[in-house]
Amino acid sequence: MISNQYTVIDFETKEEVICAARGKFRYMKLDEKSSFNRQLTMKTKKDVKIVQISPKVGDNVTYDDAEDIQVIVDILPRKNDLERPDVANVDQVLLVFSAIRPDFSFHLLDKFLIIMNQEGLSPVIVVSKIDLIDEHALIFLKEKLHYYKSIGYEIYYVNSKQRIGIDTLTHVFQDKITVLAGQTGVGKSTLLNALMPELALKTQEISEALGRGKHTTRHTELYYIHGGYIVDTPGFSKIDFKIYKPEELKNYYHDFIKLSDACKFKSKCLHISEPGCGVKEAYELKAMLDSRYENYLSFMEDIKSQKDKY
Ligand SMILES: Nc1nc2c(ncn2[C@@H]2O[C@H](COP(=O)(O)OP(=O)(O)O)[C@@H](O)[C@H]2O)c(=O)[nH]1
Ligand SMILES: [Mg+2]
Repeated sequence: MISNQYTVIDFETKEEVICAARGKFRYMKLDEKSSFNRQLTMKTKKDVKIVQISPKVGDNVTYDDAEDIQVIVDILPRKNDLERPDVANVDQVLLVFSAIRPDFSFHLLDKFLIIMNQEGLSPVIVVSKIDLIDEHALIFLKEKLHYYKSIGYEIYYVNSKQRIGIDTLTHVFQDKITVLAGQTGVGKSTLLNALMPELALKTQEISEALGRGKHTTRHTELYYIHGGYIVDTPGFSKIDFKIYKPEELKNYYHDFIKLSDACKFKSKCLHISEPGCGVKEAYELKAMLDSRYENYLSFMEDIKSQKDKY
């Protein structure tokens, strides 16, 4: 996207078409839960059901090629709308964690998963640097992560430096728009290089060698990758979820929702001190990963103390 010039991929021919966009677009059908809608205040929500937007990376559009110049005529409703990176309609996020350097953090994993649920994004978990951790520690980490597999998350283990495990990952990109996310230094750029060596994206090592630190972010772009698209700039490195009501937190835990069938208070149960709680029982019986429940309690405390401040 350059000023008023957009590269559109034709859905049928898969060809690139350069289009212009005239002015702003009316955008209706705002999803109640869309991140865009959440930015609007209650007042504007009532007053303005129609907002004006411009096309952005990831948008599905219709274009008119009747004239000698192609023009975008409509933007289809966005299923989600991220700001950083500035992309619409993201299908999934590759959550990259290193096994070590920096240490794997279950606290950060649980936090990311909450945010993914809030934003309507499907996570794929990638553990990098498996070559740097000792064999027993890796087995131990995999055993713990098995809990996440059991509740439906996909997990891949890679050594991006030697391109080990990369081939097991390539199928996840098919027909999807993917964003990479994870702390600085976990190996996002190295993984992207391993996945698409033809692009030879600069890892930190290269930019450090040039004495410039991390490369600065320009406009966002999509790259074709194994049958889908990937966003060139990563998102969600420093993050916090936006939950203000303690009773909301449990709704972002797929596993807790299932277990709450067994709760005496069903969906009203906060899984803290209520009698007959299915979640707490699973924790006590070791049917749930300890840290999963303990992190939940700690997020709960964070939300409560944040609430006390106002
Ligand atoms: N041994 C090993 N080093 C890795 C791996 N992935 C990344 N690294 C190194 O970890 C450092 C940070 O990687 P980088 O891709 O820049 O992380 P980013 O900040 O997430 O983009 C670099 O020195 C990489 O060479 C891996 O799987 N194995
Ligand atoms: Mg990087």
